[in-house]
Amino acid sequence: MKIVDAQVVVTSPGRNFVTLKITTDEGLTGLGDATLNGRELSVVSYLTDHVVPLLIGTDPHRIEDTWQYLYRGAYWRRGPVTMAAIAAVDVALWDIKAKAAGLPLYQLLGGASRERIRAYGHAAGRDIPELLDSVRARQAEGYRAIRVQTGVPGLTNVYGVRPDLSVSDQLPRPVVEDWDTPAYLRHLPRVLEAVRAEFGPGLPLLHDAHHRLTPIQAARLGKDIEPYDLFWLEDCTPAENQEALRLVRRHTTTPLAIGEVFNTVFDYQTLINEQLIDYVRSAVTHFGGVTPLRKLFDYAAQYQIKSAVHGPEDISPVGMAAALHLDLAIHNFGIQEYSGHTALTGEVFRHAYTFTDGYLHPGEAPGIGVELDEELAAAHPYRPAYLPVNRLADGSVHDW
Ligand code: GCO
Ligand code: MG
Repeated sequence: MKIVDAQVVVTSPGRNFVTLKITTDEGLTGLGDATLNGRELSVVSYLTDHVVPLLIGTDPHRIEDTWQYLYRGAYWRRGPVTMAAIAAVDVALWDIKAKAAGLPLYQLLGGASRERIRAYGHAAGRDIPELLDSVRARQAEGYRAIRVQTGVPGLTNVYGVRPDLSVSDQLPRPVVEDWDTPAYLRHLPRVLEAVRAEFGPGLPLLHDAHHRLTPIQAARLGKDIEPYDLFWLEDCTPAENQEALRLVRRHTTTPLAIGEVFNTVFDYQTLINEQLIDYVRSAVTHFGGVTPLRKLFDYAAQYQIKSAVHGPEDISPVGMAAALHLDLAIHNFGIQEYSGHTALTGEVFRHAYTFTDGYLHPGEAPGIGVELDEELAAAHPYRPAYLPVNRLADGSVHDW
C-alpha cells in the first residue's frame, strides 16, 4: 500500500479544527487531528509545506518508522507545532492500519482492558450558587466526575468561568482576563467546602489551577483543600520547572495532574521518575500521536501514575476518538476529560464514539471511527481566534 494524497482541512463549525486526511492507492483514508488552539495555521503550514510532500509514495503501514523519520529527521525537535503535525500523521496512519485490518484501533493496541471509559465534565459558575447549578446540570447529563471552577470575588473575568468563546464572538485580539492569586487562595477552599456540603463525599471532584501558582502557593493550596478530597488538582504550577513539584509534593497529599501543554516524554522525566504527579495529562493531538503517548503511559505505569488525556473542546472529535481507543486499551487508565462538541461539529466529524451515563466508548467501527464531511467542513471556513491572556491588577501579564 502507498500514500497517494494528503490534504489538510481547516474548518470552523463553532471553533477551528485542523485535520489531516491521508489517502492510499487502495482507497483507504485516515484522519488525524492537528488542532493547536489559537495558533492553528502554523501547524497547517508545517504539514502542507514540510510534511505532506514527504508522505507521498510511502508505505502507510510503517507507523513507527514514519514517526521517527518526521521527529528525528527534521533535526528541530519537540514543541507544540511540530508535535501536533506529527500527531496528525501518526493518528491518520493508525486509522488506515486499523481500517485495513477491519478492526477498531483499540484492538491493534492490545484489545480492551475495560468495558467503558469514565469521563469528567466541566462545571463552572461566577459564584457558588451558579456553580452548584452547573454541577447539577452536568450530573443530569450523566457525568460521574466533575471539574469545578468559579469566579473569584473582586475579579470579573476568570479562567474556566467566562463562557468559552465561539468564533462568532471572537474579538480581533485576545480577551484579557484578570487574576489575583491571594484572593483565589482564600476563596477556593470555601468553594470546595460548599460543593462537598451540597453533593456529599462520593462525587469525584477535580479542579484546574491553570499554571497560575508559585510552588509554595501550590503547596499551601494543596494542603488547604485536603479535607475536600479532590480527585486531582491540575496544573498547579507552570510545570516546565519540574523540580518545583518536589516542594509541592512534600507538603500535600492532594493528587496532582500535569501535562496538557507538554509535547514529549522529556517534559515529564523528573515528574515521573520521582513520582511527583499522579496523572499525566497530555493529548494525543499535542504529544505526537498514539505512538509516543502509548509509550508515555507504559513508562508512567511503572510508577503507579495513571492516564488522564486532555479532552477540551479544542481537541477535535478525531483527536478525541484516538484518545478513546488508547484509554480502552491501556491498563493504567485514570480518567478522560470530555467537554463534548457542538451538534454542528458532530455533523462535520461523524463519529462512532458514544457518551452514555458518564462513560465513553470508542465504538466498533474499523479505524478510529470518525468520518469527515468535507463539504460541510468547507461551508465553515477558518476564522481567526485567540485564547485569552491574563493580567494582574498592576497590568503585568500572568500565566494563563
Ligand atoms: C483543560 C484545559 C483547557 C485549555 C485549553 C487551551 O483542562 O481542559 O486547561 O481548558 O485551557 O485546551 O486550548
Ligand atoms: Mg487544564
